[in-house]
Order: sequence, then structure tokens, then C-alpha cells
Amino acid sequence: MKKILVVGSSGQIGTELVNELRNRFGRESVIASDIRLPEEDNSPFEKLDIMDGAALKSVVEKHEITEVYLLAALLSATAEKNPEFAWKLNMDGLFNVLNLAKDKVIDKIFWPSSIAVFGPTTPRTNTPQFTVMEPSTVYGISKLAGERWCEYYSAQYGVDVRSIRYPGLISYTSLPGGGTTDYAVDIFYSAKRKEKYSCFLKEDTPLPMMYMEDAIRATIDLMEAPVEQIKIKSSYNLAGISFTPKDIYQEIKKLDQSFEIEYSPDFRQSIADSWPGSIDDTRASEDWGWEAKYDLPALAHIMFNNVQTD
Ligand code: NAD
Ligand code: AKB
Repeated sequence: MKKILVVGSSGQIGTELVNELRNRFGRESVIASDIRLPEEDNSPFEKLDIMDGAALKSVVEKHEITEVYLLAALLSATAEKNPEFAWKLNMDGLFNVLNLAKDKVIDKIFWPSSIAVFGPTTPRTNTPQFTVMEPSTVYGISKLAGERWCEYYSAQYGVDVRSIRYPGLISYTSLPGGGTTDYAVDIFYSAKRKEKYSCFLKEDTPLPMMYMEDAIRATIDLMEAPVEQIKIKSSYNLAGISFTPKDIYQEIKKLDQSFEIEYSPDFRQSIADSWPGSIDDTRASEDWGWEAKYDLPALAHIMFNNVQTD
């Protein structure tokens, strides 16, 4: 019987992923876990530090877990402030889970990579699945190393590990956790509070983004696809919408004419400048049928109507 453990369940993705997995497979089949207690009742829940391999194994054995979704990590902006810890968390957590699968304690793993695996020497437009990858952030380096280890564990030990290079994810149920794409969520809170938004990126910085519902559907579709369809064992490119801060500002202004923005780029500008502006996700479409649903107007409309500012 399928029994899922989500590690990092209190974060931006985990909050929505746990809900959707429970809708599909039943509440008791999905165990949430994090070092941070959830804001709302998220039982069944285990307080778990992914860097503690013995504690992870004990939770997995206690609940007879068959699949792990590993979301715990430091994201790009936070990681730059603490590179050594980011490397440790992002890599040790992955090894602890990969080794459980190598030892046949669990059957399947989902581990997210990121557009951060690409770097300044990568073609920026319609970035191909296979291309130059020289990331310049500690976060990107950890994600690229993680991809190589996933492919290695698949080839050497037959581990079934599946991965997506998520673009920046946009959602209203929980706040993002310290990334460079966070501006595209923050901007809606300013708009709803009727405050001028101070954007930490320049107006003409294109980045790949995606509405969370698309990302959750992609994640579960990938995990549920027959194993023979999963041809890429490192991580799949995934595309949703590409836009600049100016594009999203203009979209929100259609919903509130009085909304204003100013641009005050900080250290995150150089991170954004090193990433692609758009992504070619043909292989995800061909191998397991991926197709994005949400465009920029739909995303802006949903976000504007749903962010809670009190
Ligand atoms: P987040 O920061 O919102 O959530 C991460 C969660 O992990 C937090 O709740 C945190 O408390 C928990 N955590 C941190 N250290 C932990 C530890 N030692 N043990 C257990 N839990 C721990 O991040 P997110 O946006 O939900 O991202 C999840 C994953 O998806 C990460 O690997 C991230 O790199 C990847 N990703 C996210 C995006 C995005 O836009 N959100 C894009 C690309 C990739
Ligand atoms: C970040 O900005 O760090 C994340 C990501 C694209 O990986 N949202």
C-alpha cells in the first residue's frame, strides 16, 4: 500500500502538496513532517530534521513509508547568506533519503531541482533540457550536484528518483521561503494593501514562473507516471509562464488602476541575471504528458482575489 512522507511540509510547496496528496490518496496515507510546526492542524504530522538520518529512518519505519517527497532545503537568497549550511542541508538531506531507497527501505523519491542549476553561460531563451550548466549560486551548485547524484543512484543502485527543475512558484496559501522569484508573490500583498511595491529586481528581468496548482499537478503526475516513461533521471525542465516585473505590474494594474511600483534592485538581481528567462520543457511533455494550464492574466486574477493581508 502507498504511504507517503512529505519532508518540509510546512513550506510554500509542502502546504499545498500535502493537501493535494491527501485529496488523492487519503489523509492517513500522507504523513507531513518538518522542523517547523504547521500553522494549521496538519495531522498526521512528525517533527523531523532531515539531517538526522536515524530519525528519518525511524519515522519511515514507524509509518511503513513507501515514497518520500523531499522538500526541505534553503532557497537561493537565503542560501547566499549561509553557503556552508545551505550546502550541508541541501546535500545531507538528499543523501539520507537516497540511501533509504538504495537500501530498499522505500520504493520511490521525489526531489525538486530548480532553474537555478543554470548559470550565466547557459542560453537564456528557451533554455534546452541538455545544455551548459555552470551555476554561480551555492543553491544552484547544490541543485546541480543533487541532480548528478540522483542520476548516479538511479544508474548504480536502481533507485527510482524523480525530479523537476521548478521555475519560480506563485501561490497564496503560504509565503515563499527566501528565493529570488519571491517578488512575484510579494507584489500581490502590496497591491492588496494599497501600498507602493518596492521591487528588488529591475523592471526588465525575465524569469520562468508557474502557478502553484500547475506545479503540484506536474509533481504528482511525474510521480504517478509508469517508470518506463521516466527517461530523464537527473531532472526535467518544466515551463509555465515567463514574465518580467514590469509585465506582472501591468497585469495587476489592470485589476487596480491606482497600484504603483518602484525598482530598487539588491543582491538578488545578480542571481536573477544568471538564470534563464524562459525554459524549453519539450521532454516533460513528450515523456509524461506535461502541459501548463495557467497564463499570466489567469494567475494575476487568482492571486489578486485570494491573497489575505490580515
Ligand atoms: P520553503 O522554504 O517554503 O519550505 C521548506 C521547508 O523545509 C520549510 O517549512 C522548512 O521549515 C523546512 N525545513 C528546513 N530545514 C529542514 C530540516 N532540516 N528538516 C526538515 N524540514 C526542514 O521552500 P519551498 O518553496 O516549499 O521549496 C521546497 C523545495 O522546492 C526546495 O527544495 C526548493 O529548492 C524547491 N524549489 C522551490 C521553488 C519555489 O519557487 N518555491 C522553485 C524551485 C525549487
Ligand atoms: C528561488 O528563487 O530560489 C526559487 C527557485 C527558482 O529555485 N524560487
